[in-house]
Amino acid sequence: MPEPGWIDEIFDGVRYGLEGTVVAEEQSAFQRVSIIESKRYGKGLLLDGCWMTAEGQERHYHESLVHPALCGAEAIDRVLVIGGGDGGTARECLRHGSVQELHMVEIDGLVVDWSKQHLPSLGGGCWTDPRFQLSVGDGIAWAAAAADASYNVVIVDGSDPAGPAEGLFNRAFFENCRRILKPGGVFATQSESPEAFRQVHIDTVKLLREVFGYADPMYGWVPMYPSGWWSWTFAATDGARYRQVQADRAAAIAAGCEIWSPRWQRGAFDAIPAFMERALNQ
Ligand code: PUT
Repeated sequence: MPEPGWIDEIFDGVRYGLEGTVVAEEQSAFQRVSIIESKRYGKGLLLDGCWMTAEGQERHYHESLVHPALCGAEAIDRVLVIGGGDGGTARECLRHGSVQELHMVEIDGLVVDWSKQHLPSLGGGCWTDPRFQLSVGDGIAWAAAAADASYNVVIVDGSDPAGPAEGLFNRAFFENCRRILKPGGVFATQSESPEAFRQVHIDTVKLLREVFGYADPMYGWVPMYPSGWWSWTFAATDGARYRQVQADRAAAIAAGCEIWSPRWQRGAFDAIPAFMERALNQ
């Protein structure tokens, strides 16, 4: 039995750690997958030594990624999630009763298997929801092969831009995501830390603005991630519809949210530091 100790993500001269124990670790075909039991946030997941999620501290990330898109798109019948193998993003999407079909394409089957086994609260009931279809495969290839205008919402829940997630931040991928969105659709992606991964964040927002026409970052926090300060970026082709919350959809989910509310969302889009606003407008 491994001894408890500090489990750290080390990035660019800084370390971000939790006290705990590694309970399972394996090199999959794509990355090193680690399941930990932490003192503060319970069971958690790292990929290639980078924090992904933990049962006691995941609502910030998943609610922020999902609800601006699902409350802003014109319709939400068909949703595509690329990545998201822990199940948290699918769980939040399926809380919206108007979602008819949710396709999730996750590259690493071990992430799905271990999330079901070790982190059951992440996916909750998503794994057996009749609207949910899982494909273990390459989300970039899926987006390239999907028909034009086939999804109302496309959500990218990937890891950091290295290893299997590198291609989730480039123009060719974003252009396919725009192509497969139906009119009135919304695209959403995690867009890294504006502190720890500042240039990646700026480049991602600017590229999304070029590709979609409209894109805005929303800022919040994920305490276990590098710097704790995180961002999600939403994009659309027909205006900043992701900033407008459809009241009926919000009312149906708000009571079950820990972080997200229409008020929180307004503040999070507006909470753009002056230096970042300047950088994004350059
Ligand atoms: N989906 C996890 C986002 C990346 C965290 N470093």
